[in-house]
Amino acid sequence: MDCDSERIKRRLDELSGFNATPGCGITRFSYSREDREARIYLIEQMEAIGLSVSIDAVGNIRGRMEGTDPQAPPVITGSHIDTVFHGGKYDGAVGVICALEVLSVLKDKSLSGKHPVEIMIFSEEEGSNFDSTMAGSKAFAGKYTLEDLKKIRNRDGMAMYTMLKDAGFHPDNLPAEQDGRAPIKAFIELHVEQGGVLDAENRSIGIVKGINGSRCLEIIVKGEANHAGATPMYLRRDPMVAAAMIISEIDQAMSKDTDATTVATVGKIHASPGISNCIAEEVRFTVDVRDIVESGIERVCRAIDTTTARAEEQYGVKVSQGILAESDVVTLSDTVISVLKEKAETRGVSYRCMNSGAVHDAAMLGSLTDVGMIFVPSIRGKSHVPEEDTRIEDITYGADLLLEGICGLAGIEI
Ligand code: HGY
Ligand code: MN
Ligand code: MN
Repeated sequence: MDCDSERIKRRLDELSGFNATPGCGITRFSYSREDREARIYLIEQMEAIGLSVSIDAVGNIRGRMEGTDPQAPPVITGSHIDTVFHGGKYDGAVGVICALEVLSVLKDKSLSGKHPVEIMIFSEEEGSNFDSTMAGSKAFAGKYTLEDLKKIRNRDGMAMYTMLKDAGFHPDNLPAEQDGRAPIKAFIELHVEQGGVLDAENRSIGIVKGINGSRCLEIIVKGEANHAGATPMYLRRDPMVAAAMIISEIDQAMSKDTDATTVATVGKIHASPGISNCIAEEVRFTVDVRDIVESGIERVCRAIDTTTARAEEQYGVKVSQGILAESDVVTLSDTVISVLKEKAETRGVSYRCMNSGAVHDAAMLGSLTDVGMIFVPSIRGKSHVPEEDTRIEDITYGADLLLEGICGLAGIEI
């Protein structure tokens, strides 16, 4: 192995120390105190290996190692450091720490090639602040405008734009940055699988072919608040019961076949006024729909429209919906996939090609350049939970393959 397991483990442990909920998984929302401290730590690590560091309008961090041709487009690798609430130690962090490891090995061995190599750390990938996944890479890739940053808001009504300015970033620079964005040779992201396929097959590496498309809806059901005891059932317009019907019918519309690729999740629900002796006035909930084919997502969204119309009829409520975030299905680059397959076979690493149920910043870069992803196993297929875990040996196999893939694309002889 070229990469240093001990150094990877140490940096992963150090990064996981920037955490708002120690003892209960990792919570590190973008633009929080923990995020700020993690950024300082990672920028120090980048500068210690001689990278020139820059930070863009939404806080995406770039660390650059020059190649022999400074005009050549860079090969970039990276991921995110923000987490969900009570998340795991590896989601995003593995891609960032292994990117740092790869550039540390290149520095240690004084290796370089034609193309510069860069690390990118994207902000707000999880959408924990604004229910909008990949907001940082969407801004970088030009899928979010400055106006979008003023529209997406957190649960307290604060716009991403305001949160960025409060955190000391310069969102007004976004349009100029997007206009001036330079070409990229390729982007490779190393990430934990977050599903259980590799672990079940006892494989160390996944080479990703495609990334699920996604659409996160907010469904708002408005009824009539009233007294829980004095209001007879036949007079009620109860949004909670209507929401329960909609949620149950969404589940009934989903295939439970073991090879089904369409998934739908109601992960967040809120009733107001939210007191036990008052019939709710309004219920809001999210539906996160994903599939590796767009038609699967469309089918579920049509089923949602049908059931919400029925709920209005049956319960006398008013249902509206909005899209909180969406991303297209992304097919990854055959060029990058074949480089990764060739390097994995040369190294005799057991791998399989597969799709990604989770979305990733790599999906947003797919419109700018050739993109590839390397998966390492998630033990028992658990992720977005404190018990998220991956063996350091597998992470190091992933880092070695990432090193080989980057060298292959950047023209570095290793
Ligand atoms: O939602 C996702 O798939 C990613 O973890 N943000
Ligand atoms: Mn992730
Ligand atoms: Mn995640």
